[in-house]
Amino acid sequence: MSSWEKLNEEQKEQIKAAFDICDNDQNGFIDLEELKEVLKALGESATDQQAKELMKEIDTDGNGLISIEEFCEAMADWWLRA
Ligand SMILES: [Ca+2]
Ligand SMILES: [Ca+2]
Repeated sequence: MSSWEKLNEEQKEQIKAAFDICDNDQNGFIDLEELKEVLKALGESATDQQAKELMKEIDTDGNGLISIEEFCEAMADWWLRA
């Protein structure tokens, strides 16, 4: 069972809503620039290097973009770890 499947419906909805906010141009993927914007909005002054490392961690298929599936799984992992 994946981390995502362990979340309740409300948690899933919150994560999906967060993805929509992060996906600034609404193309269905979060790219590196959008990720950096999100970190800035959260008050995290991440360097390019830190943003890239975070991207690498979330982007499990390595195509340089975060899909909703990758985002959901990463967020679910963090949620359950916290
Ligand atoms: Ca996008
Ligand atoms: Ca990807």
